[in-house]
Amino acid sequence: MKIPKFIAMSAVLAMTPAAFAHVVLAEKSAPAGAPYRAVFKVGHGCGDAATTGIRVTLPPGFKGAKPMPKAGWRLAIRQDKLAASYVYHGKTLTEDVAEIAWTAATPADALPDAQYDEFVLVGTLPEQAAPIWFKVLQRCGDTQTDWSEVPASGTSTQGLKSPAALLQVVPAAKAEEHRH
Ligand SMILES: [Cu+2]
Repeated sequence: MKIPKFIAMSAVLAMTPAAFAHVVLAEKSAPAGAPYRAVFKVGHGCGDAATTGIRVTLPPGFKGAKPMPKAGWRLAIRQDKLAASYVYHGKTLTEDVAEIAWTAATPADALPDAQYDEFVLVGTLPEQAAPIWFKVLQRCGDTQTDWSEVPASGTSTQGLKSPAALLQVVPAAKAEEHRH
């Protein structure tokens, strides 16, 4: 006997309110100006379609981003001109990585809705302690989910259907000011 589709659907809907998956960061707060390892957790596909691509737009002030390669996924890195140049590792930079994308090399490499994976990049956080948002475009073949919604004010993502991934950049702890 088949379970009517609407029952299966309402079971899924009942699970969604409690931040059930989405694309979120594993580490939700980190000190300003410090290196940060951004782990994007991908808990489901677009509806039930398998994930074929993840593209992360880096927030302003996130410096020197580098992706971690993944077997079966092609990497693309897009640089962009900076609104304001900055000195990084002794060099004045006028452009920096603005976008990082992973694309499944073949359909067999795609991430099925029933499986979980993580996409990782590293970089240096802004000097300013403030919430920052990473916009993530999740592609699933012909469909996609654009995790790019940001609240008009504050950091509550309640009521947003596809919020961007939030990171709270907190003041660097006194103890960390002298780390080498
Ligand atoms: Cu979700």
